[in-house]
Amino acid sequence: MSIIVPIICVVLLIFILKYVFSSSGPNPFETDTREPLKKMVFDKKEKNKVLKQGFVASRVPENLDAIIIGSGVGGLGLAVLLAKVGKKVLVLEQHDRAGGCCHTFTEKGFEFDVGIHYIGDLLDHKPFRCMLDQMTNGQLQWEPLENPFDHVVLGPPENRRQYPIYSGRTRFPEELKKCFPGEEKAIDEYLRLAKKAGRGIWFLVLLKLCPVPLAKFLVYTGLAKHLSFFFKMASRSLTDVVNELTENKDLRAVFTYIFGTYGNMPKDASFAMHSLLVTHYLNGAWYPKGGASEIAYHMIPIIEKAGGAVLVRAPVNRILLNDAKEACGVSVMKGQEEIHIHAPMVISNAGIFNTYQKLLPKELQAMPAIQKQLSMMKHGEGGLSIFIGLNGTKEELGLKADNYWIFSENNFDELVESYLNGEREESAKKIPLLFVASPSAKDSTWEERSPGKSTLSLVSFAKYAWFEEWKDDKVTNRGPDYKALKQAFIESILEVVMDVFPKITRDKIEYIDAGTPITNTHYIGAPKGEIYGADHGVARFSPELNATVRPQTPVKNLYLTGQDVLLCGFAGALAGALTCGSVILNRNLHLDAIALAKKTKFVNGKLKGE
Ligand SMILES: Cc1cc2nc3c(=O)[nH]c(=O)nc-3n(C[C@H](O)[C@H](O)[C@H](O)COP(=O)(O)OP(=O)(O)OC[C@H]3O[C@@H](n4cnc5c(N)ncnc54)[C@H](O)[C@@H]3O)c2cc1C
Ligand SMILES: *[C@@H]1O[C@H](CO)[C@@H](O)[C@H](O)[C@H]1NC(C)=O
Ligand SMILES: CC(=O)N[C@H]1CO[C@H](CO)[C@@H](O)[C@@H]1O
Repeated sequence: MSIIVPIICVVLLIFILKYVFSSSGPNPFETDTREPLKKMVFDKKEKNKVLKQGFVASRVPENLDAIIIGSGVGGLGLAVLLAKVGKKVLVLEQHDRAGGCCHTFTEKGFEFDVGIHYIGDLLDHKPFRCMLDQMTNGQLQWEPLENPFDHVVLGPPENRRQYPIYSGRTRFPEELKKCFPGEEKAIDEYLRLAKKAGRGIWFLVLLKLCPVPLAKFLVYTGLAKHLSFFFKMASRSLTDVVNELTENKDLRAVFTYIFGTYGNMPKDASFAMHSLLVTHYLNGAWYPKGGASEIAYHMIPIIEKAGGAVLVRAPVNRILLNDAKEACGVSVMKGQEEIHIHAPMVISNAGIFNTYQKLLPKELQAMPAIQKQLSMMKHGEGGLSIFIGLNGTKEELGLKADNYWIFSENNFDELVESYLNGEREESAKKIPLLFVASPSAKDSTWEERSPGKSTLSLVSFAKYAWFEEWKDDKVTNRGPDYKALKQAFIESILEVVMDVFPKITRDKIEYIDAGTPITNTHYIGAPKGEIYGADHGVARFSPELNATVRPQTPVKNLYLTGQDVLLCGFAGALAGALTCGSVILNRNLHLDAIALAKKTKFVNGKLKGE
């Protein structure tokens, strides 16, 4: 045994390296495609010409190489990668504008983002930043948040404790130690574990990219867990790990607060997933300059330049199959009429549940391979969003480019559990966790776009079942009971906000509304109002699932991209697109992006005369 294990490891390593470095397809990251910065466009009408191109059959390009269902960053990102190697791609979006979770909407003159508050890992020259620069031809700019970028607020109104969270590999632990004297060891150990597990993410990507037999071998021999600290920690819950580190309840809470960015309460959360988020923000946090709509706005022209198109108001109602039961196109509902579009490849960004359960015919849904994947995934928690438009500048309202995570107590597991399992009318009265941020304060172009105004964006969780009874009503008219329930949530949330931000008073509020899980179903196609797609609990990170759910589906020529393939979040969905692109183009695009990052750093270095 003792001699066999190392031998197997070496043989495997050779296989893995061979696979990872074998690249046969064209490389979208071959050359640096950044262009000099153009003047930003603020005019809504101009932007809508790009973001809101309605579906009509005459706008569908001929001889398509691929069709992508859904225009989230997982769909648009993949379309850009394919367009960069000359492929003609059609992206179809059910909503009336492109972007998915990155879309924005305007009410009473206030522009709101839907699903982008802060993104990490965007330091200049880092591979992720380089990749995004390339995917937007250098036109998308990023604004750093304040440091501290997060504030954790714990406890009831009469006893609120605030803990600032700083970015920086040394600053993060240093500042925490100032708040928790005597806990130095726990803080260092927490960070050590998080960094070590976070680094192991490459193994997760590998499991999804390497040939299935090799993946299965790694999983069933237990080598996946053996070789990767990520998988070793993946089966441990966040609560388990953190409770071993310290007895201090507030510190435990501060170690775990960021579970809100993937949506599992600490006892169900995988420490590996948590580590990814902790390390994601360790080098800082950023917000897209000009708001979230800039993301799609700068990606779409690249897709169009290669002959592709991004069309909205294009709900795909089914995937078309040929006689051999291979995907060969999609059907789009235009009023009562089905319009068929054909392409050799169909890629779905609509999430695993929509794709398998709504877009495939019953007989294919019943395939054991598909049933197996569905049985491994769960719907994630529903999201509740509150959008507030305020009269006043950020200075007048005391708003900054940072985020607040507000909890009514420090025992998150019990808090969240009793909230989500409670009666909806009761839960509406005491929302135990709340994310609060001011998107307008994060954006240096805001003052020019909307002088004298500000926005607040609040997020919490909510059960889909609480709102399900209204799901079939018209989105703009769901009746007085629905309105009253929303109002109950709004009122109790406002109480917390006005307490933590004393400069925000009722007379400043010009617009306020709430989006519930069924709102998410309507606008972002989330089947159960999920905020982050499929569930990210411990089960999501079993090596087996990670080897099974991959860009290729059991249906030939049908692929998955976006947050359900790899991980949620903007970076996770984009990494999903990169993983899917790797399969389609038959080369490891993660490595290509890293290689280009190194090259452009060199070029920039030379330009700066370093
Ligand atoms: C309130 C909220 C706050 C968030 N905050 C952050 C944050 O601060 N930082 C961060 O990194 N991440 C955040 N996220 C998560 C992040 O936005 C998502 O994980 C990511 O953008 C998902 O991208 P995606 O492409 O996989 O899916 P989506 O963006 O959901 O795109 C899927 C698209 O498919 C479309 N679609 C579905 N079915 C069909 C069909 N049949 N036909 C045509 N189109 C269809 C949908 O309309 C949608 O546009 C947040 C999410 C939410 C909801
Ligand atoms: C906004 O506030 C200013 C005073 O600060 C006031 O003059 C103005 O009428 C307010 N606008 C609205 C729409 O309430
Ligand atoms: C070998 C392995 O990791 N098996 C796991 C596969 O995933 C399921 C849950 O989805 C776990 O229960 C198994 O332990």
